[in-house]
Amino acid sequence: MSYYPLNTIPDYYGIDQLFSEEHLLIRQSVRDWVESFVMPKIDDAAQNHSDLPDLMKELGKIGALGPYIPEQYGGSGLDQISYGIIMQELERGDSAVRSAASVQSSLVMFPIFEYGSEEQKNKYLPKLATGEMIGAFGLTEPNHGSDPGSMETHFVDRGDYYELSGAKMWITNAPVCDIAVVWAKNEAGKVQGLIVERGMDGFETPETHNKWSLRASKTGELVFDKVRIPKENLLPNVTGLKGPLSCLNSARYGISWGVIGAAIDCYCTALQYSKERLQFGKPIASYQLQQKKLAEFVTEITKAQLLCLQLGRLKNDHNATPAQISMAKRNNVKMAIEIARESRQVLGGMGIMGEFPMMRHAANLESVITYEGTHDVHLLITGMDITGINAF
Ligand code: TGC
Ligand code: FAD
Repeated sequence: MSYYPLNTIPDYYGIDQLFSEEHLLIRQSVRDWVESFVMPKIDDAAQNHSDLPDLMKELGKIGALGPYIPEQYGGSGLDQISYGIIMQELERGDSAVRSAASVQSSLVMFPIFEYGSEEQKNKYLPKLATGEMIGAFGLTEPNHGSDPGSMETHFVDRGDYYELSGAKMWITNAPVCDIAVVWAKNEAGKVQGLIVERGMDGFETPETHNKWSLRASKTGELVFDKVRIPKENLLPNVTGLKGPLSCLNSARYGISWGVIGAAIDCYCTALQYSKERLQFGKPIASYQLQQKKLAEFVTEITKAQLLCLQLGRLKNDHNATPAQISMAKRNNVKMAIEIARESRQVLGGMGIMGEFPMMRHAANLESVITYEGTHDVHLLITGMDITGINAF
Protein backbone atom coordinates (compact mmCIF):
# COMPACT_ATOMS: atom_id res chain seq x y z
CA MET A 1 0.00 0.00 0.00
CA SER A 2 1.15 3.50 -0.72
CA TYR A 3 1.91 5.70 2.29
CA TYR A 4 -0.40 8.45 1.00
CA PRO A 5 -4.09 8.44 0.01
CA LEU A 6 -4.37 7.82 -3.74
CA ASN A 7 -6.67 10.83 -4.11
CA THR A 8 -3.64 13.07 -3.44
CA ILE A 9 -2.09 12.01 -6.76
CA PRO A 10 -1.92 15.39 -8.53
CA ASP A 11 -4.01 16.51 -11.48
CA TYR A 12 -3.27 20.17 -10.95
CA TYR A 13 -4.32 21.35 -14.40
CA GLY A 14 -7.42 19.20 -14.84
CA ILE A 15 -5.62 17.04 -17.39
CA ASP A 16 -7.96 14.17 -16.55
CA GLN A 17 -10.64 16.06 -18.51
CA LEU A 18 -8.53 15.52 -21.62
CA PHE A 19 -8.44 11.74 -21.17
CA SER A 20 -11.20 9.44 -22.45
CA GLU A 21 -13.29 7.23 -20.17
CA GLU A 22 -11.23 4.30 -21.42
CA HIS A 23 -7.96 6.03 -20.48
CA LEU A 24 -9.22 6.65 -16.95
CA LEU A 25 -10.43 3.07 -16.57
CA ILE A 26 -7.09 1.71 -17.74
CA ARG A 27 -5.31 3.98 -15.28
CA GLN A 28 -7.49 2.87 -12.41
CA SER A 29 -7.03 -0.82 -13.13
CA VAL A 30 -3.24 -0.57 -13.44
CA ARG A 31 -3.11 1.65 -10.34
CA ASP A 32 -5.09 -0.96 -8.36
CA TRP A 33 -2.78 -3.71 -9.57
CA VAL A 34 0.31 -1.73 -8.54
CA GLU A 35 -1.19 -1.18 -5.09
CA SER A 36 -1.89 -4.88 -4.57
CA PHE A 37 0.96 -6.59 -6.43
CA VAL A 38 3.92 -4.20 -6.46
CA MET A 39 3.75 -1.95 -3.42
CA PRO A 40 3.71 -4.68 -0.74
CA LYS A 41 6.74 -6.52 -2.20
CA ILE A 42 8.90 -4.00 -3.99
CA ASP A 43 11.11 -2.88 -1.12
CA ASP A 44 12.03 -6.47 -0.25
CA ALA A 45 12.69 -7.31 -3.90
CA ALA A 46 14.95 -4.28 -4.35
CA GLN A 47 16.77 -4.81 -1.05
CA ASN A 48 17.36 -8.48 -1.93
CA HIS A 49 18.30 -7.78 -5.56
CA SER A 50 15.59 -10.13 -6.77
CA ASP A 51 12.79 -9.66 -9.25
CA LEU A 52 9.10 -9.83 -8.37
CA PRO A 53 7.89 -13.43 -8.80
CA ASP A 54 5.83 -14.03 -11.95
CA LEU A 55 6.05 -10.34 -12.82
CA MET A 56 5.86 -10.85 -16.57
CA LYS A 57 2.81 -13.12 -16.41
CA GLU A 58 1.08 -10.67 -14.08
CA LEU A 59 1.86 -7.82 -16.50
CA GLY A 60 0.38 -9.96 -19.26
CA LYS A 61 -2.83 -10.48 -17.28
CA ILE A 62 -3.40 -6.73 -16.91
CA GLY A 63 -2.72 -6.04 -20.59
CA ALA A 64 0.54 -4.17 -19.99
CA LEU A 65 2.54 -6.14 -22.58
CA GLY A 66 2.16 -4.79 -26.11
CA PRO A 67 -0.83 -2.59 -25.32
CA TYR A 68 -0.72 -0.98 -28.77
CA ILE A 69 -0.06 -4.22 -30.67
CA PRO A 70 -3.24 -5.36 -32.53
CA GLU A 71 -5.47 -7.89 -30.78
CA GLN A 72 -4.92 -10.31 -33.67
CA TYR A 73 -1.40 -10.88 -32.28
CA GLY A 74 -2.36 -10.93 -28.61
CA GLY A 75 -1.98 -7.20 -27.89
CA SER A 76 -4.75 -4.90 -26.72
CA GLY A 77 -4.99 -2.59 -29.75
CA LEU A 78 -4.89 0.51 -27.53
CA ASP A 79 -3.69 4.00 -28.45
CA GLN A 80 -0.37 5.58 -27.51
CA ILE A 81 -1.83 7.62 -24.65
CA SER A 82 -3.08 4.41 -23.05
CA TYR A 83 0.42 2.97 -23.40
CA GLY A 84 1.85 6.06 -21.70
CA ILE A 85 -0.67 5.95 -18.86
CA ILE A 86 0.18 2.29 -18.23
CA MET A 87 3.89 3.12 -18.08
CA GLN A 88 3.24 5.98 -15.64
CA GLU A 89 1.28 3.76 -13.28
CA LEU A 90 3.84 0.94 -13.41
CA GLU A 91 6.75 3.26 -12.64
CA ARG A 92 4.90 4.74 -9.68
CA GLY A 93 5.52 1.24 -8.33
CA ASP A 94 9.12 0.89 -9.53
CA SER A 95 11.21 1.62 -12.62
CA ALA A 96 12.05 -2.10 -12.78
CA VAL A 97 8.38 -2.92 -13.34
CA ARG A 98 8.06 -0.32 -16.09
CA SER A 99 11.35 -1.52 -17.58
CA ALA A 100 10.03 -5.07 -17.81
CA ALA A 101 6.91 -3.87 -19.62
CA SER A 102 8.70 -1.42 -21.89
CA VAL A 103 11.40 -3.84 -23.02
CA GLN A 104 8.84 -6.54 -23.74
CA SER A 105 6.42 -4.13 -25.49
CA SER A 106 8.58 -1.59 -27.30
CA LEU A 107 11.86 -3.39 -27.79
CA VAL A 108 10.77 -6.97 -28.45
CA MET A 109 7.12 -7.04 -29.57
CA PHE A 110 7.38 -3.78 -31.56
CA PRO A 111 10.27 -4.88 -33.84
CA ILE A 112 8.73 -8.30 -34.39
CA PHE A 113 5.39 -6.67 -35.24
CA GLU A 114 6.89 -3.91 -37.37
CA TYR A 115 9.70 -5.77 -39.11
CA GLY A 116 8.94 -9.47 -38.66
CA SER A 117 7.48 -12.04 -41.07
CA GLU A 118 3.91 -13.24 -40.57
CA GLU A 119 5.31 -16.54 -39.21
CA GLN A 120 7.48 -14.68 -36.67
CA LYS A 121 4.53 -12.55 -35.54
CA ASN A 122 2.31 -15.58 -35.05
CA LYS A 123 5.02 -17.60 -33.34
CA TYR A 124 6.23 -15.03 -30.81
CA LEU A 125 3.78 -12.16 -30.26
CA PRO A 126 0.91 -14.00 -28.50
CA LYS A 127 3.30 -15.64 -26.02
CA LEU A 128 5.11 -12.37 -25.39
CA ALA A 129 1.76 -10.65 -24.78
CA THR A 130 0.80 -13.09 -22.02
CA GLY A 131 4.26 -13.09 -20.46
CA GLU A 132 4.60 -16.81 -21.11
CA MET A 133 7.71 -15.83 -23.06
CA ILE A 134 10.20 -13.18 -21.87
CA GLY A 135 12.12 -11.11 -24.40
CA ALA A 136 15.33 -9.06 -24.30
CA PHE A 137 16.75 -6.44 -26.68
CA GLY A 138 20.43 -6.49 -27.54
CA LEU A 139 21.90 -3.29 -28.95
CA THR A 140 24.54 -2.02 -26.47
CA GLU A 141 27.98 -3.66 -26.48
CA PRO A 142 30.93 -3.50 -24.08
CA ASN A 143 32.75 -1.08 -26.41
CA HIS A 144 29.76 0.69 -27.99
CA GLY A 145 26.96 2.27 -25.94
CA SER A 146 25.98 5.73 -27.14
CA ASP A 147 27.43 4.89 -30.55
CA PRO A 148 25.65 1.66 -31.51
CA GLY A 149 26.49 2.20 -35.18
CA SER A 150 30.04 1.03 -34.42
CA MET A 151 28.84 -2.34 -33.08
CA GLU A 152 31.11 -5.35 -33.56
CA THR A 153 28.55 -8.16 -33.22
CA HIS A 154 28.14 -9.65 -36.68
CA PHE A 155 26.79 -12.61 -38.60
CA VAL A 156 27.86 -14.48 -41.70
CA ASP A 157 25.78 -16.47 -44.14
CA ARG A 158 26.74 -20.16 -43.92
CA GLY A 159 24.28 -21.33 -46.56
CA ASP A 160 21.66 -23.11 -44.41
CA TYR A 161 21.99 -20.77 -41.45
CA TYR A 162 23.54 -17.54 -40.16
CA GLU A 163 26.47 -17.71 -37.74
CA LEU A 164 26.33 -15.01 -35.06
CA SER A 165 29.36 -13.87 -33.02
CA GLY A 166 29.88 -11.08 -30.52
CA ALA A 167 28.52 -9.83 -27.21
CA LYS A 168 25.93 -7.42 -25.85
CA MET A 169 26.15 -5.82 -22.43
CA TRP A 170 23.76 -4.17 -19.95
CA ILE A 171 20.78 -6.07 -21.27
CA THR A 172 17.55 -5.91 -19.27
CA ASN A 173 16.14 -9.40 -18.61
CA ALA A 174 19.05 -11.13 -20.37
CA PRO A 175 19.44 -13.75 -17.58
CA VAL A 176 15.77 -14.71 -17.71
CA CYS A 177 14.92 -14.22 -21.38
CA ASP A 178 13.49 -16.91 -23.63
CA ILE A 179 14.31 -14.94 -26.77
CA ALA A 180 16.41 -11.90 -27.62
CA VAL A 181 16.03 -9.49 -30.53
CA VAL A 182 19.68 -8.90 -31.37
CA TRP A 183 21.04 -6.22 -33.67
CA ALA A 184 24.16 -7.27 -35.57
CA LYS A 185 26.04 -6.39 -38.76
CA ASN A 186 25.74 -8.52 -41.88
CA GLU A 187 28.67 -9.19 -44.19
CA ALA A 188 28.04 -5.87 -45.94
CA GLY A 189 28.35 -4.06 -42.60
CA LYS A 190 24.61 -3.23 -42.43
CA VAL A 191 22.69 -3.63 -39.18
CA GLN A 192 19.93 -6.27 -39.13
CA GLY A 193 17.82 -7.87 -36.41
CA LEU A 194 17.90 -11.57 -35.48
CA ILE A 195 15.72 -13.49 -33.05
CA VAL A 196 17.97 -15.63 -30.85
CA GLU A 197 16.34 -18.34 -28.73
CA ARG A 198 17.54 -19.67 -25.39
CA GLY A 199 19.02 -23.12 -25.84
CA MET A 200 20.80 -22.34 -29.11
CA ASP A 201 24.37 -23.68 -28.90
CA GLY A 202 26.92 -20.99 -28.09
CA PHE A 203 24.37 -18.55 -26.62
CA GLU A 204 25.00 -17.55 -22.96
CA THR A 205 23.33 -14.91 -20.76
CA PRO A 206 25.46 -14.24 -17.65
CA GLU A 207 23.91 -11.99 -15.00
CA THR A 208 25.42 -8.63 -13.99
CA HIS A 209 25.57 -8.54 -10.19
CA ASN A 210 25.91 -5.84 -7.52
CA LYS A 211 23.93 -3.03 -9.12
CA TRP A 212 22.91 -0.16 -6.86
CA SER A 213 20.11 0.71 -9.28
CA LEU A 214 17.12 -1.20 -10.70
CA ARG A 215 17.75 -3.91 -8.15
CA ALA A 216 14.36 -5.50 -8.80
CA SER A 217 15.28 -6.03 -12.45
CA LYS A 218 17.64 -8.62 -13.91
CA THR A 219 20.43 -7.25 -16.09
CA GLY A 220 23.05 -9.24 -17.94
CA GLU A 221 25.03 -9.96 -21.07
CA LEU A 222 24.16 -11.76 -24.28
CA VAL A 223 27.19 -13.71 -25.52
CA PHE A 224 27.26 -15.32 -28.95
CA ASP A 225 29.97 -17.82 -29.79
CA LYS A 226 29.30 -18.81 -33.39
CA VAL A 227 25.61 -19.32 -32.69
CA ARG A 228 23.73 -21.01 -35.54
CA ILE A 229 20.65 -18.91 -36.27
CA PRO A 230 17.98 -20.41 -38.54
CA LYS A 231 17.44 -18.19 -41.57
CA GLU A 232 13.78 -17.74 -40.71
CA ASN A 233 14.87 -15.90 -37.52
CA LEU A 234 16.17 -12.85 -39.42
CA LEU A 235 13.78 -9.87 -39.25
CA PRO A 236 13.17 -9.47 -42.98
CA ASN A 237 11.71 -5.98 -43.20
CA VAL A 238 14.38 -3.58 -41.96
CA THR A 239 18.06 -2.93 -42.64
CA GLY A 240 20.19 -0.22 -41.04
CA LEU A 241 20.47 1.51 -37.70
CA LYS A 242 16.99 2.96 -38.12
CA GLY A 243 15.67 -0.53 -37.17
CA PRO A 244 16.81 -0.49 -33.53
CA LEU A 245 16.53 3.31 -33.25
CA SER A 246 12.85 3.20 -34.25
CA CYS A 247 12.24 0.74 -31.38
CA LEU A 248 13.92 3.23 -29.06
CA ASN A 249 11.46 5.93 -30.16
CA SER A 250 8.67 3.82 -28.71
CA ALA A 251 10.52 2.88 -25.52
CA ARG A 252 11.77 6.43 -24.88
CA TYR A 253 8.22 7.71 -25.31
CA GLY A 254 7.05 5.22 -22.67
CA ILE A 255 9.84 6.30 -20.31
CA SER A 256 8.75 9.94 -20.64
CA TRP A 257 5.41 8.95 -19.13
CA GLY A 258 6.82 6.33 -16.79
CA VAL A 259 9.11 8.61 -14.83
CA ILE A 260 6.18 10.89 -14.02
CA GLY A 261 4.90 7.94 -11.97
CA ALA A 262 8.14 7.74 -9.98
CA ALA A 263 8.00 11.51 -9.40
CA ILE A 264 4.36 11.28 -8.26
CA ASP A 265 5.23 8.54 -5.75
CA CYS A 266 7.98 10.73 -4.28
CA TYR A 267 5.92 13.94 -4.28
CA CYS A 268 2.84 12.36 -2.67
CA THR A 269 4.98 10.68 0.00
CA ALA A 270 6.75 13.95 0.82
CA LEU A 271 3.48 15.91 0.91
CA GLN A 272 1.87 13.44 3.30
CA TYR A 273 4.95 13.20 5.54
CA SER A 274 5.37 16.96 5.70
CA LYS A 275 1.83 17.35 7.03
CA GLU A 276 2.34 14.66 9.69
CA ARG A 277 5.86 15.46 10.90
CA LEU A 278 6.05 18.07 13.65
CA GLN A 279 9.19 20.07 14.37
CA PHE A 280 9.38 23.23 16.50
CA GLY A 281 5.76 22.49 17.40
CA LYS A 282 4.40 22.73 13.86
CA PRO A 283 4.06 20.45 10.82
CA ILE A 284 7.12 20.87 8.63
CA ALA A 285 4.65 21.56 5.76
CA SER A 286 3.98 24.92 7.39
CA TYR A 287 7.54 26.13 6.74
CA GLN A 288 8.19 28.09 3.57
CA LEU A 289 11.32 26.15 2.66
CA GLN A 290 9.38 22.87 2.61
CA GLN A 291 6.48 24.47 0.73
CA LYS A 292 8.92 25.72 -1.90
CA LYS A 293 10.07 22.16 -2.53
CA LEU A 294 6.54 20.77 -2.68
CA ALA A 295 5.25 23.58 -4.90
CA GLU A 296 8.15 23.09 -7.31
CA PHE A 297 7.56 19.32 -7.40
CA VAL A 298 3.92 19.69 -8.40
CA THR A 299 4.79 22.37 -10.95
CA GLU A 300 7.38 20.15 -12.63
CA ILE A 301 5.08 17.11 -12.58
CA THR A 302 2.30 19.15 -14.20
CA LYS A 303 4.61 20.44 -16.96
CA ALA A 304 5.81 16.89 -17.62
CA GLN A 305 2.21 15.61 -17.79
CA LEU A 306 1.34 18.22 -20.41
CA LEU A 307 4.45 17.45 -22.45
CA CYS A 308 3.53 13.77 -22.50
CA LEU A 309 -0.10 14.31 -23.35
CA GLN A 310 0.74 16.37 -26.44
CA LEU A 311 3.52 13.94 -27.40
CA GLY A 312 1.00 11.11 -27.11
CA ARG A 313 -1.40 12.95 -29.41
CA LEU A 314 1.39 13.47 -31.94
CA LYS A 315 2.31 9.82 -31.64
CA ASN A 316 -1.29 8.72 -32.16
CA ASP A 317 -1.23 10.69 -35.44
CA HIS A 318 2.22 9.22 -36.36
CA ASN A 319 3.61 12.75 -36.23
CA ALA A 320 5.99 12.58 -33.24
CA THR A 321 9.57 13.16 -34.37
CA PRO A 322 12.52 11.36 -32.72
CA ALA A 323 13.80 14.76 -31.55
CA GLN A 324 10.47 15.55 -29.84
CA ILE A 325 10.68 12.20 -28.07
CA SER A 326 14.27 12.92 -27.02
CA MET A 327 13.19 16.23 -25.51
CA ALA A 328 10.48 14.56 -23.41
CA LYS A 329 12.70 11.68 -22.28
CA ARG A 330 15.48 14.04 -21.25
CA ASN A 331 13.30 16.61 -19.54
CA ASN A 332 11.08 14.18 -17.67
CA VAL A 333 13.82 11.88 -16.39
CA LYS A 334 15.75 14.88 -15.07
CA MET A 335 12.56 16.19 -13.48
CA ALA A 336 11.92 12.85 -11.77
CA ILE A 337 15.47 12.31 -10.49
CA GLU A 338 15.54 15.81 -9.02
CA ILE A 339 12.20 15.28 -7.30
CA ALA A 340 13.38 11.91 -5.93
CA ARG A 341 16.55 13.49 -4.48
CA GLU A 342 14.89 16.63 -3.08
CA SER A 343 11.83 14.81 -1.70
CA ARG A 344 14.13 12.51 0.25
CA GLN A 345 15.35 15.56 2.11
CA VAL A 346 11.79 16.45 3.12
CA LEU A 347 11.76 13.19 5.12
CA GLY A 348 15.05 13.91 6.85
CA GLY A 349 16.63 10.70 8.16
CA MET A 350 13.50 8.68 7.45
CA GLY A 351 14.06 9.41 3.78
CA ILE A 352 16.90 6.91 3.60
CA MET A 353 14.72 4.04 4.82
CA GLY A 354 13.24 1.31 2.64
CA GLU A 355 9.74 1.86 3.96
CA PHE A 356 9.72 5.09 1.95
CA PRO A 357 10.36 4.99 -1.81
CA MET A 358 12.69 7.93 -2.47
CA MET A 359 16.10 6.27 -2.30
CA ARG A 360 14.85 3.38 -4.44
CA HIS A 361 13.41 5.71 -7.08
CA ALA A 362 16.47 7.98 -7.02
CA ALA A 363 18.79 5.01 -7.48
CA ASN A 364 16.61 3.53 -10.23
CA LEU A 365 16.50 6.82 -12.08
CA GLU A 366 20.31 6.81 -12.30
CA SER A 367 19.85 3.97 -14.80
CA VAL A 368 16.87 5.56 -16.50
CA ILE A 369 18.83 8.78 -17.12
CA THR A 370 21.53 6.63 -18.77
CA TYR A 371 19.69 3.94 -20.70
CA GLU A 372 17.69 4.50 -23.88
CA GLY A 373 20.15 7.30 -24.69
CA THR A 374 21.95 9.27 -22.01
CA HIS A 375 20.87 12.72 -20.82
CA ASP A 376 23.66 14.28 -22.88
CA VAL A 377 22.95 12.23 -26.01
CA HIS A 378 19.36 13.52 -25.99
CA LEU A 379 20.60 17.07 -25.62
CA LEU A 380 22.82 16.59 -28.67
CA ILE A 381 19.85 15.18 -30.61
CA THR A 382 17.88 18.35 -29.79
CA GLY A 383 20.92 20.48 -30.64
CA MET A 384 21.28 18.77 -34.00
CA ASP A 385 17.57 19.17 -34.70
CA ILE A 386 17.48 22.92 -34.05
CA THR A 387 20.84 23.86 -35.57
CA GLY A 388 21.18 21.28 -38.31
CA ILE A 389 24.72 20.62 -37.07
CA ASN A 390 25.76 17.15 -35.86
CA ALA A 391 27.84 17.58 -32.66
CA PHE A 392 28.36 13.86 -31.94
P1 TGC B 1 22.67 8.52 -37.57
O1 TGC B 1 23.66 8.54 -38.70
O2 TGC B 1 22.15 9.79 -37.01
O3 TGC B 1 21.40 7.63 -37.99
C1 TGC B 1 21.56 6.34 -38.58
C2 TGC B 1 20.23 6.00 -39.26
O4 TGC B 1 19.21 5.89 -38.26
C3 TGC B 1 18.18 6.87 -38.50
N1 TGC B 1 17.76 7.36 -37.19
C4 TGC B 1 16.59 7.04 -36.65
N2 TGC B 1 15.56 6.32 -37.13
C5 TGC B 1 14.51 6.17 -36.34
N3 TGC B 1 14.43 6.69 -35.11
C6 TGC B 1 15.44 7.43 -34.59
N4 TGC B 1 15.36 7.91 -33.37
C7 TGC B 1 16.59 7.63 -35.38
N5 TGC B 1 17.77 8.26 -35.19
C8 TGC B 1 18.48 8.10 -36.31
C9 TGC B 1 18.84 7.93 -39.35
O5 TGC B 1 17.89 8.64 -40.09
C10 TGC B 1 19.74 7.09 -40.22
O6 TGC B 1 18.95 6.46 -41.19
P2 TGC B 1 19.53 6.14 -42.66
O7 TGC B 1 18.38 5.56 -43.41
O8 TGC B 1 20.02 7.45 -43.20
O9 TGC B 1 20.66 5.17 -42.45
O10 TGC B 1 23.29 7.61 -36.42
P3 TGC B 1 24.55 7.84 -35.52
O11 TGC B 1 25.40 6.61 -35.66
O12 TGC B 1 25.20 9.16 -35.80
O13 TGC B 1 23.93 7.81 -34.03
C11 TGC B 1 22.91 8.67 -33.69
C12 TGC B 1 22.55 8.57 -32.18
C13 TGC B 1 23.73 8.92 -31.33
C14 TGC B 1 21.47 9.60 -31.96
C15 TGC B 1 22.00 7.22 -31.80
O14 TGC B 1 22.84 6.23 -32.16
C16 TGC B 1 21.57 7.11 -30.37
O15 TGC B 1 20.42 7.38 -30.09
N6 TGC B 1 22.46 6.66 -29.40
C17 TGC B 1 22.00 6.28 -28.06
C18 TGC B 1 21.98 4.77 -27.97
C19 TGC B 1 20.83 4.26 -27.19
O16 TGC B 1 19.82 4.93 -26.93
N7 TGC B 1 20.90 3.01 -26.81
C20 TGC B 1 19.82 2.38 -26.10
C21 TGC B 1 20.02 0.90 -25.99
S1 TGC B 1 18.55 0.04 -25.54
C22 TGC B 1 18.30 0.39 -23.93
O17 TGC B 1 18.94 1.19 -23.32
C23 TGC B 1 17.18 -0.33 -23.29
S2 TGC B 1 16.94 -0.03 -21.62
C24 TGC B 1 15.42 -0.69 -21.49
C25 TGC B 1 14.80 -0.72 -20.18
O18 TGC B 1 15.24 -1.51 -19.29
O19 TGC B 1 13.74 -0.03 -20.00
P1 FAD C 1 28.92 5.61 -23.02
O1 FAD C 1 28.32 5.63 -24.38
O2 FAD C 1 30.30 5.09 -22.86
O3 FAD C 1 28.83 7.08 -22.44
C1 FAD C 1 29.60 7.49 -21.30
C2 FAD C 1 29.41 9.01 -21.13
O4 FAD C 1 29.89 9.68 -22.30
C3 FAD C 1 27.94 9.39 -21.00
O5 FAD C 1 27.80 10.44 -20.07
C4 FAD C 1 27.57 9.91 -22.39
O6 FAD C 1 26.52 10.87 -22.38
C5 FAD C 1 28.88 10.55 -22.82
N1 FAD C 1 29.03 10.64 -24.27
C6 FAD C 1 29.04 9.63 -25.18
N2 FAD C 1 29.16 10.12 -26.42
C7 FAD C 1 29.23 11.46 -26.31
C8 FAD C 1 29.33 12.55 -27.23
N3 FAD C 1 29.40 12.34 -28.56
N4 FAD C 1 29.37 13.81 -26.75
C9 FAD C 1 29.30 14.04 -25.41
N5 FAD C 1 29.19 13.07 -24.49
C10 FAD C 1 29.15 11.80 -24.93
N6 FAD C 1 21.08 -1.60 -23.70
C11 FAD C 1 20.45 -2.46 -24.53
O7 FAD C 1 20.81 -2.59 -25.70
N7 FAD C 1 19.41 -3.21 -24.09
C12 FAD C 1 18.95 -3.15 -22.82
O8 FAD C 1 18.00 -3.84 -22.44
C13 FAD C 1 19.61 -2.27 -21.91
N8 FAD C 1 19.25 -2.23 -20.59
C14 FAD C 1 19.99 -1.49 -19.71
C15 FAD C 1 19.72 -1.60 -18.34
C16 FAD C 1 20.50 -0.89 -17.43
C17 FAD C 1 20.24 -1.04 -15.97
C18 FAD C 1 21.52 -0.02 -17.89
C19 FAD C 1 22.34 0.77 -16.93
C20 FAD C 1 21.78 0.08 -19.24
C21 FAD C 1 21.04 -0.67 -20.16
N9 FAD C 1 21.34 -0.65 -21.54
C22 FAD C 1 20.69 -1.49 -22.40
C23 FAD C 1 22.51 0.09 -22.01
C24 FAD C 1 22.29 1.59 -22.15
O9 FAD C 1 21.50 1.90 -23.25
C25 FAD C 1 23.67 2.25 -22.23
O10 FAD C 1 24.26 2.17 -20.96
C26 FAD C 1 23.61 3.68 -22.72
O11 FAD C 1 23.17 3.75 -24.07
C27 FAD C 1 24.96 4.41 -22.58
O12 FAD C 1 26.00 3.64 -23.10
P2 FAD C 1 27.34 3.40 -22.20
O13 FAD C 1 26.89 2.90 -20.88
O14 FAD C 1 28.23 2.54 -23.00
O15 FAD C 1 27.93 4.82 -22.01
